[in-house]
Amino acid sequence: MPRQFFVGGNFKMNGVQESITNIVNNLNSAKLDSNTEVVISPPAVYLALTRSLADPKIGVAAQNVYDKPNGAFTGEISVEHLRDTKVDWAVIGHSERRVILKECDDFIARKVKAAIEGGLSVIFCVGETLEEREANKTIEVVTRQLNAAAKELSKEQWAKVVIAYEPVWAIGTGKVATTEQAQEVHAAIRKWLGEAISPQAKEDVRIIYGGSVSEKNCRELAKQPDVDGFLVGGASLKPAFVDIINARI
Ligand code: G2H
Repeated sequence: MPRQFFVGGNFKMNGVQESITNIVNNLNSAKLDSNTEVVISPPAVYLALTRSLADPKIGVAAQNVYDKPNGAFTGEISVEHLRDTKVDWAVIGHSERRVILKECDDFIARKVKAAIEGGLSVIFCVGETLEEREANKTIEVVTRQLNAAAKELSKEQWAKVVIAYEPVWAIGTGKVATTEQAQEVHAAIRKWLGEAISPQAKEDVRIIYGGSVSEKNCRELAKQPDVDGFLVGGASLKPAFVDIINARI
């Protein structure tokens, strides 16, 4: 079966009740490609609002989750909180958390495990910095980030993962990776899935691209054989998000 195209909208720390309501209402009334899975990720305080407003076909993701089930962890959000709020997805390992919040590979991998064991699906982000790309370390870095998760997950649990390749130098900078650059890394990730996980995972796990995706560049990227969709930041807050969701039609 072909992999279903997947488009995530990562609102990051943007939006308030009124604007998020408008974004969700706009998505609800738009004609969206029925072959594309859509998941939107508002700030945590608006998860319940978003879930209550969004068409049931649209998934909702938290932008983070903690690796412990409950307890004295001030400010953190548990998998149980998300399930209780009818949130089915979590974005984990976004570079803004890796770089700004200093989250390391092992911590991120533990969060991926906790999320999946608690019943969530995960958008697992990987990607290299500009410095790492210029030192020809892209594949090494991405493989290291993937291997950390592979240590925690069973082969079967990869069915609950969407891998988002997000080169850090392309995030929010307007500097999108070329289609060749994206395809090259996506193909390497797919090869890794086959070698480190299973032939099934190589076939089935979706690998999406993130980093300055817009309505202008999405169609070309979507044509690449190993690009199974997008994780969209800035453009997910705009009406043009609908064009990105419909990149394949
Ligand atoms: C990458 C992306 C969404 P943007 O972070 O995760 O954001 O599209 O704004 O570069």
